[in-house]
Amino acid sequence: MAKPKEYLNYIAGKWMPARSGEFFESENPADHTEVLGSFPRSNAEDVSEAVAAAKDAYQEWMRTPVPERADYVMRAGLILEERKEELSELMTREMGKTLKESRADVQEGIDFCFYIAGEGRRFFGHTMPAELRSKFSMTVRHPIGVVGLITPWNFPIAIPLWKIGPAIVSGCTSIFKPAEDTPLLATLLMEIFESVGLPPGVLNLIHGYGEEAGAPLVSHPEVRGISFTGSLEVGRQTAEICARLMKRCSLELGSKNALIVMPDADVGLAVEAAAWGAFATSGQRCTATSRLIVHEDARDPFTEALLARVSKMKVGSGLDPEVELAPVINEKQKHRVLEYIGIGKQEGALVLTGGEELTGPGYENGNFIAPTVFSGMTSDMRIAQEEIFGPVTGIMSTSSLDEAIAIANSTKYGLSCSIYTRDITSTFKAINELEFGVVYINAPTIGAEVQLPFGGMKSTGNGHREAGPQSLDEFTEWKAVSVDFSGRIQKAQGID
Ligand code: UN1
Repeated sequence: MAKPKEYLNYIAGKWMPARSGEFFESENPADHTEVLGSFPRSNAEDVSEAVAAAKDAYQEWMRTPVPERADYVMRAGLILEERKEELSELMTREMGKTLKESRADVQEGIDFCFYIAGEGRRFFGHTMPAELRSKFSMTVRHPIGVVGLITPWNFPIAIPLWKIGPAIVSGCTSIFKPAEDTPLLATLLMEIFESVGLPPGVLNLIHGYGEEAGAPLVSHPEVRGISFTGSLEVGRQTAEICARLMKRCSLELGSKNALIVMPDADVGLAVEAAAWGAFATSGQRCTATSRLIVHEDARDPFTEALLARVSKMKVGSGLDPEVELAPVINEKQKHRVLEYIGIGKQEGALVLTGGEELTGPGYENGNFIAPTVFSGMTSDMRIAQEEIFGPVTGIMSTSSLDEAIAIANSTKYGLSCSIYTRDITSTFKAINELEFGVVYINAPTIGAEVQLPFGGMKSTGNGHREAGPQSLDEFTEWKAVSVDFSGRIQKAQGID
């Protein structure tokens, strides 16, 4: 077999190997015989070099006018648009999801580039009255400095851009450490920013594993902020280190998203939403519908229609246009998902469909799991509490809206939820009482739009939001400015 192409890190505007000289490979989850490339296995030394480059670039960058900084992001969006098809195909080969969903990932990246580039011409502060005469008060945003951006593999273009875009617009300089499962897409994204002439050091790319490259980035004293999307476990470690070093830390972690189906719902729509929300990206979205909380009066028709819908799902390579359920990311994740299916069975939930790995013809070289639906899932079960991140969902029964909301709120997470109902009272009660950062009425739990803030309550995060105008808060400090033009010393709070 031909040796896979070697890719490099990008530091201070130059492509370079890791100091260790070592590489790791990126494989196609639908076909392990396809290796997409070799990537530098970086460690603390490479991280230090990248941080130094970002620090060097910072002073000049933070003085660059905001609209000028934002223009780079807009131009990157235009190139993404031109290269959408090529990037989408490579994304499906590197990460597995269906081509349709890869296109949506790139599209979300494009949309966000345009959106946040527009924010570069707003970047609003506020003016407010002063309590003293001849004094003017206002707030302005100030970049937090050098930041580390640590991204997951499930949205290899959109999620990095949720961080890179506002970091650039805000005037931060960054070190981007993408997930080791999708280094090719990260490299292509870096190339796009290079091609639009982003000044050296403003965005640096370091490939590698979490423990070897991510951890030194988080603990580097010159890094003023970390934006991390990933598991609760790693998020907690990241927050602990950042707390000790007094640095900004913004986390987007796991969830256990719920879809509530009331008896007055359009059951056909609710079933479509459940199938899409649970099995798109093979359930590997933090917004995936992993709990279906169905009123007992709707349960039988809902269950029957869902099983009929799932039985039609073709499982296979995401490049096959007929396929609805693509592979899971890697062997380790496949075993983890299968282990959870075993746990669910032991806990007494019933597998209505799926529940196993697919190994027959066409499945030999990939990580394929059948779409799995449990029934009889209850809140005390681990499968109802822990994020599985695979094509597994479970039906939970309820007899009232109050109980449905209580069940939905009964996990430590709170990212996305949905309710299917045609009743206005139920709708607003749900909006009011659901403890989730993203709430849908008669829409699936997945598919967030970029102009809305994205993030979760409780252990899903630590209060920050990505996307939307709120994304600038992740990368800026508020500065309160007072200008006294009285020509006197004036003392506030009534002192003479
Ligand atoms: C994620 O899985 O981390 O809402 C983000 C959605 C996407 C983003 C998911 N737009 O499904």
